[in-house]
Amino acid sequence: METLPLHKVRILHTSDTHLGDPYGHPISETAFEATVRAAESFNADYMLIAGDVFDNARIKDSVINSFFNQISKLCIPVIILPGNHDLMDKHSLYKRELFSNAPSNLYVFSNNEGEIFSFPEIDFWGKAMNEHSPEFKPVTGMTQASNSKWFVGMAHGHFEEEAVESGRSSLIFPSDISSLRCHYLALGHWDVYTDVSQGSVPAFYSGAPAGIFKDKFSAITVDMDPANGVTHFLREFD
Ligand SMILES: [Mn+2]
Repeated sequence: METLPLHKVRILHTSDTHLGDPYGHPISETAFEATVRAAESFNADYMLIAGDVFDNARIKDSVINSFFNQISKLCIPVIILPGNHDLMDKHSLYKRELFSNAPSNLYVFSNNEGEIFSFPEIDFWGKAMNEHSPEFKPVTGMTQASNSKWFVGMAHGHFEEEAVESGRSSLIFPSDISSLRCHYLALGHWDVYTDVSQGSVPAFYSGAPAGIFKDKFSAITVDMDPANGVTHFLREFD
């Protein structure tokens, strides 16, 4: 990408919040509330949750309602990508009637082949997972950026250093990433912050909000700047 878009944009990137699992993820609600506050205090223009937003398809409606409450506290778009814990399949939790009353700033990727959410200065691409299997390729089919806008990909899957068929599900290989034409790839599936950038493509797992800092929560902020290009920071917060 030769010329950078004209507008400055800041994104807050998180993933693997696992809401609705009081036993496995006992502080998930607290961590998510802190992350919503962080999106505001870091002045993010967009918030991304790269999969496993909810822990399983059997969560109570009340979990979704309190998620909606949090989202409606923000006046920025919140873009979420279904992962292997919250699949976009026939029985998806995202197909509950409840979602017809979702906050107007919530965007959920629902297409299993990939789709774009388009905003004035930036486009987001994501492919909603329908089956966590070796056949599911999280970034394959990503479209191209338009020259005048930032372009961010979102994907939920397992990064595999060696491009060999290991039989694992939802794999992302280094060559899958390096061949992308996006300014940033927001990844989810790993609980720990990890840099898997390839070639000229910045690609990061944000890790879960309650991931690495023992007494603190964390998320990534990504600055997309016409002068300085793309810079990311791992942020910690209470
Ligand atoms: Mn996952």
